[in-house]
Amino acid sequence: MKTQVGIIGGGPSGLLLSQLLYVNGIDSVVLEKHSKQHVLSRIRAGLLEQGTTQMLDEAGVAAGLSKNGLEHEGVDLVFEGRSCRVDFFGLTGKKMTIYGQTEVTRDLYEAREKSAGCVLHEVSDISLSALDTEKPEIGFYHHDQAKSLQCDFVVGCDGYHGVSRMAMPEAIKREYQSSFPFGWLGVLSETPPVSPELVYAYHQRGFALCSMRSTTRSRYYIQVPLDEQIDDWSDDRFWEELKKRLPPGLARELITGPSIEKSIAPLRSFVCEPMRWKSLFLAGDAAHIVPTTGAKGLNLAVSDVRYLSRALSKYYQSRDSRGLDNYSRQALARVWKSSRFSWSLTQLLHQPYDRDSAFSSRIRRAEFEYLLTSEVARLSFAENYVGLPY
Ligand code: RFL
Ligand code: PHB
Repeated sequence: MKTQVGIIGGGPSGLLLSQLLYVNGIDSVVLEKHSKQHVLSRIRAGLLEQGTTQMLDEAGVAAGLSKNGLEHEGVDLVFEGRSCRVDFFGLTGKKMTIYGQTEVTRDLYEAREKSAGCVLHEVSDISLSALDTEKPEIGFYHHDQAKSLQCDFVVGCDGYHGVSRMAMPEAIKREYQSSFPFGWLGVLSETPPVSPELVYAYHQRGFALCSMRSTTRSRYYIQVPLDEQIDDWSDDRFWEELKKRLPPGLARELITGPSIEKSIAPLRSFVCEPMRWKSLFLAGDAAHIVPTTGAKGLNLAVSDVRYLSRALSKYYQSRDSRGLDNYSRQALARVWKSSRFSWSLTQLLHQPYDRDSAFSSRIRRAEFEYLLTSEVARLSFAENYVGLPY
């Protein structure tokens, strides 16, 4: 098989890249390890920056988003019972949209299928060769048959556990990471959201977040220690704990119901530098992970894809490779700024358990009071929350 761009991974990064390349007349093949059904069953992100919705529009996949997305203009930060609303629309002129990653992925699949895009599912044993030449090759198995894909560029969109990053020589690769000693226990339920806007709450018992997927479907999270077992969390126990961490007025209004999905995700930061080596490029979770606080993971994946799709288009239009040469530097600049924001928001809103000291607890309180009393502080929060400019 031959194509211009070989894409490993059919999550949001890989599918969006192949769709944007298609819109620009560039041929690609997507190789995905799992079945389409499996990819679509993953419950993940749900909060899209305006830049992300613009990219989905540019890719011609914004119909569902325009019809069913919920636009938000502000967010509530609650600290030990005191509330600070950040009017991010008033401060920045930008809105955020609630629309699930599952729906984004489904819309992208539909678009790729409509234009007869090549997405191969259930591929295994991917091996990358000749990455240091202009004719790299991807070997893989599809339905037990050995195949090979020749291309001009390979893009690794295969998430943190994928094979692409591993193919980068150790001698040029630098990996930076920092983990938190806690995770988020998330519940999805067919109940109306407790508040029309998102509520991030810091409480002595730990962080809580009230989010949503639609006007009838809620997404709630609570901070839990890393060794917590999901089986120990009945729905009743989850709702009781969530209520304890919310302001009493909000807790009284919470409508509970059976969970549709329940899982624990660890919180950590990870960045791989560079994001390009010769013919190999990395995008999305394959190159970086941010703690979920602030919902930057999916949005960062989209900004990588934006830079890369534009650079590839320029290259194929006029053999101008400056965008490709700049990709790693440009993408990493935004990645590090988003990593900083997600990391510091995580520090502000979570109970560090045994790591806490009276000093760090006072610093957190001071930071919250700064947000409460300074419009400049709220503007800085808002600028990062709605997504830094590309
Ligand atoms: P993905 O979504 O992980 O997709 C990678 C795809 O590559 C496939 N793959 C392979 N294919 C072929 N060969 C191999 N060897 C392969 N290895 C892997 C995988 O099957 C998969 O289909 O990465 P991508 O596309 O870069 O997208 C990134 C986003 O998915 C991610 O940033 C966010 O979902 C992160 N994230 C969240 N972000 C938010 O903004 N808000 C959230 O609330 C939120 N919740 C989450 C999350 C990530 C989670 N994970 C990964 C643990 C909750 C969870 C549980
Ligand atoms: C979500 O709805 O999953 C979500 C929203 C906001 C965040 C993180 C996750 O900061």
